[in-house]
Amino acid sequence: MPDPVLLITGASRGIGAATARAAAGAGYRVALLARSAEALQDLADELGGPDRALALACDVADWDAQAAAVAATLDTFGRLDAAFANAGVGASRGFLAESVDHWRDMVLANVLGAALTIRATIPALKDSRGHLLVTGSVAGHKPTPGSLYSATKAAARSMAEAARLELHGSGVRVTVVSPGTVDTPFYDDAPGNDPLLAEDVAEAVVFALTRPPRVNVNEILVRPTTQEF
Ligand code: NJP
Repeated sequence: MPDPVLLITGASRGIGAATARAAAGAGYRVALLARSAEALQDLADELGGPDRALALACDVADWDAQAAAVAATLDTFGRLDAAFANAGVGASRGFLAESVDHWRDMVLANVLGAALTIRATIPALKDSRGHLLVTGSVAGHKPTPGSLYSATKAAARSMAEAARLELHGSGVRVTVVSPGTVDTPFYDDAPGNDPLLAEDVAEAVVFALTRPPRVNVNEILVRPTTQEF
C-alpha cells in the first residue's frame, strides 16, 4: 500500500502548514495549495521534496487552477486519499467595516473556494474511498455581531454536511474542523488569553484522518480553554 496522499488548501502558513507537517509526520504525502508560491516551495522542501510534498500555487477561487492542481497531484502521486479545504480569509466585524473588495475576496475564498475544492476532489476521493475535511469555525456555529465572516463559516459547515449526504454510500468520510481562536497570521494579534496554536488544530485534523474507515468524525469543535463563546 503506497503512502496516502493529502491535499491541503491554505497550506502556505497557519493551520494548513501545521497540518501539512503533522500529516507528513503521520506518513502522508502532501499536495500544498495556496497563492504564495515561495512559502509553499519552502515547506515542500522541508517535508522531503518532490517524492513527499508538492507545492502548487493556486487561488482557490479559480476553478481552472484548482482542477489543474488536483490533476497535478494525481499525476505526481497517483492517488488522492484526503482533501482539506482550509484556505480562508477573515474580516473585521461590522457591516460598515472593511472594503467591499475585501468582502468579495473573503466570500470567494471561504465559500466558493471550499466548494471548488470539494468539486475538484470528489471523483478521486470516491476512487480511494477517501476523506474530505473542511475548516469551519466556532463563528460558523453562532454569529457574532456584524460578522459576514460568521456567515461564510456557517456556509462552509453547511456545505460539508451537504457533501456528506451526497457522498453517503461511497465510503468517503467528511469532517468539519471548527476552531475557536488560533494564534496564526490570520490575526495581527490574536485576541483573548492563551489561544490555540496551529499545531493544536493540526492534531485534531490528523486524529479525524487516522480513525479506522468505519469511523466518520463528522465535526470537531475545539476552543481555547479560556474562550467563552
Ligand atoms: O489563517 P492564515 P489560518 N487562494 O491567514 C490561504 C480558519 N479559522 O491558518 O494564498 C488560496 O495563517 C493563505 O495562503 P496565501 C480560517 O477561516 C481560523 O488561521 O498564500 N489560498 C493561507 O495559507 C481559514 O479557513 C481561525 O495567502 C488562500 C491560508 O489561506 C483556516 O482556519 C479560527 C486564499 C490562511 O492562513 C486557516 O486560517 C477559526 C485564496 N484565495 C477558523 N485566501 C483563527 N486563526 O483563529 C487565503 O475559527 N488563502
